[in-house]
Amino acid sequence: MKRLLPLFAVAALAWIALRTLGVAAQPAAVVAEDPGGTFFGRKPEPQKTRRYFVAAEPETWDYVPAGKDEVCGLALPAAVAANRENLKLRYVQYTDATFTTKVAGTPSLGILGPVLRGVVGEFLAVTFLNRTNQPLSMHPHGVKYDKDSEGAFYQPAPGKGAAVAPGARFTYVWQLDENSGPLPGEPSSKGWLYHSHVGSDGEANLGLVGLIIVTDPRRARPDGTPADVDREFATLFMIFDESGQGTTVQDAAAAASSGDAVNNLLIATAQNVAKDVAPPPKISFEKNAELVEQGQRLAINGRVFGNLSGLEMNEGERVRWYLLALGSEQDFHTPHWHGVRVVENGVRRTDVVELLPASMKVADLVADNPGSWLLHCHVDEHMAGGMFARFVIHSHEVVGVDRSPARAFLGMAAVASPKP
Ligand SMILES: [Cu+2]
Repeated sequence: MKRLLPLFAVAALAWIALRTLGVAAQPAAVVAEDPGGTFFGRKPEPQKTRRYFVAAEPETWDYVPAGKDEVCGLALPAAVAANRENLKLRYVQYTDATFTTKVAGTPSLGILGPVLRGVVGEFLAVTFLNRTNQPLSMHPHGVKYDKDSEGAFYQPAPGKGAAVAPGARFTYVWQLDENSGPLPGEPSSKGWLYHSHVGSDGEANLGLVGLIIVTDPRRARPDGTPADVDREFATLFMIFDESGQGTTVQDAAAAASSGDAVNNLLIATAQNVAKDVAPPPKISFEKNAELVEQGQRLAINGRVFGNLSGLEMNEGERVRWYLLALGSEQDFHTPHWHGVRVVENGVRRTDVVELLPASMKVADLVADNPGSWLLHCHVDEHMAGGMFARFVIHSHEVVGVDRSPARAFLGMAAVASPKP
C-alpha cells in the first residue's frame, strides 16, 4: 500500500486539475454521456449480457442498528456506543439507466454492494453512476476486461473507467470467460470481490465493496444459480477504520515516532500526499494510536456485536457461503461456525476457514442442526471487538424462511437475465 501513495497523489492531482479546468466538475445529476459499454472495442452480444445499474452514493451507516449486543451480551466499547453511525459511500443498485428506482437490498449483505452474477460464457455490463464528490470506480476481480473496464487508476495510460468523475457514468463490460469460473474440482460457483480502486484502500474502508458470483454452466440451473445449492450467503470480514485519521496521516504519525532513514522517506512521502489530500499530522504517535484503536469497527458486512441480520436458513438446505476479507495487516480472519461443519472450497472439511486480505473462499454446509448459532472470527481480539453474528437454522417443524430463488440466492431479486 505504501507504493500506492504516490499513485494516490497523482490521482488526487489529476482530479484537482480536472476540477480546475472545469472538465469534470459536473453536478451529481444524471449525465447522458457514457464512454464505456464495449469489450475490446465491440459491444457484447445483448443475448449473452446481464445488465446492472449501480450508483455510488453517500449514506449514513449504523454499525450497531440494535444499539446493543444481543448475541454474546458483551458491553459495547464506549467509543462504539458513542459513535455508532458514520458517513459511508455505498454501491446501490437501480433498476435501469434512469437511476430512479432502487432495487431492494438484502439485509444479510449489510454494507456490501449489490451481488452481480452470471454464468461462464456471459458478459456483465455494469453502468456505474458516481453520485459522490470524489472520483471512484468499480474494479472487478476474477473476470476478463479490457483496459477501459479495469476500473483501477495507475500509470501509464489509465483506462476510461479508471476514475469516474462525480456526476459521470461509465459502463464496465466484464466477460465471464472460462477462467472466471470454477475448475472441475472446485465448487459449482465462485465469489469474486469488486471494489473502488482509484486511489487507496480508503475506498474499501468507505464501504465501496461488493461481490460477483460466477457459476459453472454445467452445474447451473436455467436461471444461473448453482444447481447443487439451495441458499447463498456472503460475508466480508473487515476492520473498518473510523478514527478519522486516514492511512496517510497514520503512516506519517507512525513514521514520526521513529527516526530511521526508511521512515524519514516514508514521512516525506506521506506529508507530500497529505498536503494535497489531507492536513498534515499534528498529533502525537500515542494520540494517533489511541484514536485508531477507538475507531476500529471489527465488522462482518459492516455490522458489529451480533448486529448482522438475515443469516437464516431452513433445516436440510445446502447452503453456500462466499467468504471475503479485506483490509490491512490486522485483517487475518478465521470465521468459525458453531453447530455445523463446512467444506472449504470443495476439498477440506472444517469449521474454521482462514482468510487474509482479499481472500475469496467458498464454504458449503448442510443445515443439519436446527438452532440459533454463533458465527465469529476466531482471532481473540476480533471476537472481543465485536466480529460475530448469529445465524439461524429453522427446524422442519416451523415454516422457516422463504425458499424462492429470488430470496434464497444473492442478487436474484432483480437479476437482469440475458435479454434479447
Ligand atoms: Cu478476525
